[in-house]
Amino acid sequence: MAVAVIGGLLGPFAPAAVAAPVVPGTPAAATPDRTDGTPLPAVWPRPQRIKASGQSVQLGTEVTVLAGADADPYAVDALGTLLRDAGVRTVHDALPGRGPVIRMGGTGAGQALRALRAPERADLPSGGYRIAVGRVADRPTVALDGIGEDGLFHGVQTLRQLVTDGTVAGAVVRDWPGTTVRGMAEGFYGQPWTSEERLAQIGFMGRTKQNRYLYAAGDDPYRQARWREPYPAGMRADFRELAAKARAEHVTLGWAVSPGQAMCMASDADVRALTRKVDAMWALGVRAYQLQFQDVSYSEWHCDLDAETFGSGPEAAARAQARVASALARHLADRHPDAEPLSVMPTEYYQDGATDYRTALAAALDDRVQVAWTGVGVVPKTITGKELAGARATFRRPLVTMDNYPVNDYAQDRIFLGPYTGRDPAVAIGSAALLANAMEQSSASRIPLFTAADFAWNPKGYRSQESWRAAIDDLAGGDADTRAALHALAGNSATSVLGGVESAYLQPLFAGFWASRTTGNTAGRDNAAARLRAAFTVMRQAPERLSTPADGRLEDEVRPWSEQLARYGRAGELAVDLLQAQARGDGAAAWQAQLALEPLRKKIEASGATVGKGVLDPFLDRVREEADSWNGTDRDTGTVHRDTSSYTIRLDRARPVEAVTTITRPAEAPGAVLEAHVPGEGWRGLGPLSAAGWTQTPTKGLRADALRVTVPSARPVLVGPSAPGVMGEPPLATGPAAASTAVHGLVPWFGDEPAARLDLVRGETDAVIGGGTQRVEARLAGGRPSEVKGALTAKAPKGIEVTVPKQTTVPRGARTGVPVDITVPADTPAGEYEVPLSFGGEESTLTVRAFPRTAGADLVRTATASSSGDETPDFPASAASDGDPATRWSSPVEDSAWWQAELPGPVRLGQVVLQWQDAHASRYRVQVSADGRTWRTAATVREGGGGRESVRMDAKDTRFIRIQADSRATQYGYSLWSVEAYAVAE
Ligand SMILES: [Ca+2]
Repeated sequence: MAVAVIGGLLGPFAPAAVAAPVVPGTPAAATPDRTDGTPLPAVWPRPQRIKASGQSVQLGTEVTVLAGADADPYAVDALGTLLRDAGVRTVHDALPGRGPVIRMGGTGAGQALRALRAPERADLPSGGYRIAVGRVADRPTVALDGIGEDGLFHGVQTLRQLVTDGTVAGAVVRDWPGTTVRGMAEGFYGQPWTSEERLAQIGFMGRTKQNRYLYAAGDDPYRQARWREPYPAGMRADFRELAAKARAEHVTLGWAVSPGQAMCMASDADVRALTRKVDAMWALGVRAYQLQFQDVSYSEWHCDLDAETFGSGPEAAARAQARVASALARHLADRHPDAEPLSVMPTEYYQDGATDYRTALAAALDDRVQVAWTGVGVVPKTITGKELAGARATFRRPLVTMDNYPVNDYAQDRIFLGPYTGRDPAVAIGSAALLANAMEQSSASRIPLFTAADFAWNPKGYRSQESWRAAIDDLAGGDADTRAALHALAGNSATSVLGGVESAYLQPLFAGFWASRTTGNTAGRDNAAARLRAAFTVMRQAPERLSTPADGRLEDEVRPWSEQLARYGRAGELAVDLLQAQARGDGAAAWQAQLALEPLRKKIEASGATVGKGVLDPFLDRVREEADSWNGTDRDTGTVHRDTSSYTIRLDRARPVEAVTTITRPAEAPGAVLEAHVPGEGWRGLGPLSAAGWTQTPTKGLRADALRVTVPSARPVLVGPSAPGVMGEPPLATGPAAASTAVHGLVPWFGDEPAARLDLVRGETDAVIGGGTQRVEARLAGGRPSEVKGALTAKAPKGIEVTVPKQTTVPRGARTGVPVDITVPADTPAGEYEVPLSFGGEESTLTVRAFPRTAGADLVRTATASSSGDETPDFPASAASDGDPATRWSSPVEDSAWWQAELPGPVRLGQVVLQWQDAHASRYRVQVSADGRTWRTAATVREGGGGRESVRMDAKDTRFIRIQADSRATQYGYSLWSVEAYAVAE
């Protein structure tokens, strides 16, 4: 009996990058095709067929591995690593052996698979494999077989993920690659990856079943201007090592050369120089080649012979490129018949349709050459199967899709960590190869690249969000804190040209936080604040918690972004603390948080790294607005005057002042004093100011026409921009300016103004007579240094019913929305009704327009549509009346464009419903006519918001309806998905 101790015969203990531990805890996704309730561990890339079946197998410390005679040695090595990581210490390689039996390939595996009722091998393509787990002849057995050179290796990658705590889950798997060639390109401009980074990346590729690595470093001269020269010895050694690693991971090493800037294309000597370089790269282990012409100019040759031979222009360039490519293809076929097909990256690699250049290239290119493209567009948001088919028809060759995601060399403030999206499965299945272009940040690239590999393996089963979470967990490893930090970094770097939602996981926390602040439920508010604050804490701690992934390389790569994330995290914690302190009435603590927040926001602004784009800054801006509102510093209370020793607010008249809020920067205002100017008396001291900088001074009974803070020991300080919330002239450019910067706010709270300001979000509303309830929101903004309680009252005129809440509490500084419900009973005559609303003496009027009820079918569907003009024949007037939500009318860029429907007969028109595209009207009229010549305005919309808009009217004798636009809301024309019209119910 032969016994091998793990670590000996079965190869060395692999580095972590090759065999990442199975992440404990909740799997990132449920695996499909389960037939019972037994949970299977998640497997990535998602297998085509996997289901729970048979009994799971506990590996223990001894197993018997029976490998077929021709079993791939790299797969056997990978199995050895897997077993060692699972706790196996002794491996027997012949029967009877001990422990469970693992059969790898050969007839033994085939019989065991059959016994375990695995699906038939049938037409599994190369790279496919089968696994079955259970008991055979009363012995725990795991059976694997694979198709082609790498099938067994892929099977071991799946088996690794089926092992949890030393137990192989009972499962049967039948799996195969959906894309024959799949992988990545190192093609970015910038610092090429180090040898160490490339080796680690190849290990990652093996684990994720990718099989092509194309070296195309944007800043490598030896594949561009100096392509003739051999690589220096050190780089040659690196290529050799890389090729060996690639073989072990079943990855084909490719090399791209871009000779166009320094080549005489007609010269046989130059073609020989190119084939010599290709031979040299072959000797280093390169097995796939790409010839790149994307940077070639059509008006410039690099030798006279080219001009004589090819002429000039796009077709000449195509013929020249085809000559070189075809010569190289012939050379490869003769000298290296095992080489993968040559691909050419043409000069026109991203355009749509046929062009002179593309047609000429397709005609002249050797049939063996594949053509590379990037989709339609250099970084396309989507790539469709139709676009692929179009490009394939144009080039008449198999296409290598070189997808420019997640590469970020064109947006260096960003790292793109969102999942791969927007590519039709047909693009993967129909491409000769699908390669994703990586970022300079190699380890960080693995998040999007993991998802791209998942998509390429199983395009139809791909679910981007599940894949994305798994990708993050895979890179993070097993530590929960590291995982949380990496989820935060990726979650705030999730958008790109491909789309995505930035900070998606934070947005519900923001929404919950804001909503909790208006409910009056203190426990709910504190709970929402604590949850949001915890998310910010994870962000703050990100830099120190990312030290382990990718052997420490990730930490260095993403430092600018993780540090920016940490600044936002700290700022977010302070922002929550600030508003929470205000909510419990602790202005001093809130001001401390606000003081700490300001310099942090300056640092955030100064950073060149962008995270949480469009989400985190708006959150912090809103916090500042709410804080200013609570402090009252957003209120216009008087005219500000500053000089070196005092900060004064002059009121427009002598007014009763109930309290004064004073906010100073404590370090700059030692000994500051608050005073009020009382008519007939002069300046009167109002008491000391708090050393913490935030003071609220009760002044009941005070009548003043000015207030001031004086800083007696004014000392020179640096002049900065005026403090937020303080209106007035900018600070002095020279000299001491203590009071200018020392005072952040001086806010009198008046006794002679309403307790709360009242306004309506919309001052008018349409309501249907005898219809349902219409809700309008009234807004209250507190005008007191404490919460304001009161009742909103409505004086409903006869015929209109209005319901408002009995009691409303407006917290200090907060805006509160109060619902106002309007109902118009069936017997109310049509017309305009005024509803005066009041709260604490503040009044506002709501106009209710009562319209008759409508009924019946949409009249526009039987109408004839026309317009003042269509943008193109693709967007005709009839597209707004066709009932198809996917078609639209679009006008030229013209303010006064119109759309019109001619009805079969006259109606009493009651309602028009418009569905605008983004290009909508901000102002328009609904006009009606009996004859199409004389028009009258039935309704005017002055603040059109786009989207779906319902407009009511009562227009008798209407045969023609015209949407007469007056003002465009965007730089484009007008565009309507649909128009509907309904008649008044008679
Ligand atoms: Ca339509």
